[in-house]
Amino acid sequence: MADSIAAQLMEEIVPALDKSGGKVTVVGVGQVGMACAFSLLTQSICSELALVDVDANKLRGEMLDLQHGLTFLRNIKIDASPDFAVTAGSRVCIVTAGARQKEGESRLSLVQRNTDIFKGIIPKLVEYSPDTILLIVSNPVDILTYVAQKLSGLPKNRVIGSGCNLDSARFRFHLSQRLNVAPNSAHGWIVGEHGDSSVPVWSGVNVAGVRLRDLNPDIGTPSDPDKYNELHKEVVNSAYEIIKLKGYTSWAIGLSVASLVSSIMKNQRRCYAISVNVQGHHGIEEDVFLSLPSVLGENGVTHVIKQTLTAEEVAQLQKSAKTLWDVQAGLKF
Ligand code: 6V0
Repeated sequence: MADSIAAQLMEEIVPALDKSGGKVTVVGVGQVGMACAFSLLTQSICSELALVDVDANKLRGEMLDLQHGLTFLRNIKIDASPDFAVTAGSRVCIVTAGARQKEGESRLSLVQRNTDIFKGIIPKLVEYSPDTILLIVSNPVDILTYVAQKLSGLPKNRVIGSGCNLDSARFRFHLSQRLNVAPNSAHGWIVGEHGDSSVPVWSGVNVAGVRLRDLNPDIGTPSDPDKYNELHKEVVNSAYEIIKLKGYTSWAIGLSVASLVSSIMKNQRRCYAISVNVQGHHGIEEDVFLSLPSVLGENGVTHVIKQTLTAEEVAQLQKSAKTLWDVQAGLKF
C-alpha cells in the first residue's frame, strides 16, 4: 500500500518496477560470502543482492548492516532470507556455504560434508533461477563445481568454480613484489586444481610481453639460482598461512569473485583461470572440473584458451584429473 506522505509528495506516472534484471545471490554469509557481497556492492556490479544462509539471525544482522551503508553506495536492493524464494530471478548465484578448512586441514577432506550441504542448496537455486549461472566458491572448489553441475542439471557453460583465479592473483602479487611493478602488470597463470597441486605455467610468465623464461631459461625449476619457484610455493602456502594467522581468508577471494561476476553481468569476456569442465582438453578423459584460462561472458564460459603447456604441465593436469575423479567416485549424492 502506498505511503500517504509519498502519495502527497509524488505524482505516480507509472508504478515503479520492483525488479531490475541485475540480481546476484550469495549463499552463505560467512567470511567469504560477506567479502563477496561487500565487493559486489562497493563496485556496483549488481543492482539487486539476495543473501541466503541457514543461520537466520546472522543473516538478518548482515543484511541490516549492509543496508545501513546504502546511503554511501548506489541504491542497490538488498534482501535476505533462509527461504530460497528470495533468490528468484538471479543472473548469478555464488555459493560460499559450507564448512571451511580448519588449521592444517586440506581442502579435499571437506568434500563429503560440503557435498551434503550442496544437496539442499543447488536444486533450490535452479528452481528459482532456471537461467542462472552458478559460481561455486566452497571448497574443495573443483569437486564441488562438478557436484553442483550434476545436482543442477545445468549445461556445463553455466556452472563454474572460482578455481585458480585466486591462486593466479596471489602469484601475480608475489611476482609483482619481486619485480616492483603493479600486480596487474605482472602476468602469469596458475591452472589445474585449486590449492595444493596447482600448476604454474612458467612458459607464459611475462611483463609487457617480455617472457621471463627468455631472460632466465631455468625460471620456475629447482635449478633456478633466482629461486622463482618459491613464488609458487608461497601461493600454495598462502591459504594455510592466512588461516593460521587470522582464521579464514576473505578479502582477496571476495574481490576475485566480484571480478568474475562483473565479467558475466556486463558480458566483458575477460579471461580467468576458473574451474571449468576439462574433459577433452589437454588429453584429459575424466568428467572433472579444473582451472584453465577461460572466456567469461553473459552466457557463462564460452571458450577455453588452448594454452601452450609443456609435457610436464600436461602430465600434472592429467594427474590432478585422475585424483579428482577418484574422489568423485567415492561421493554419495
Ligand atoms: P564460514 O565463515 O564458516 O561461513 C560459511 C557459512 O555457510 C556460514 O554462515 C554457515 O551458516 C553457512 N551455511 C552452512 N550450511 C549452509 C546451508 N545448508 N545453507 C546455507 N548456508 C549454509 O566459512 P567461510 O566463509 O570462511 O568459507 C566458506 C567456504 O569458502 C569454505 O568452504 C572455504 O573453504 C571456501 N573458500 C574458498 C576459496 C576459494 O578460492 N575457492 C577461498 C576461501 C575460502
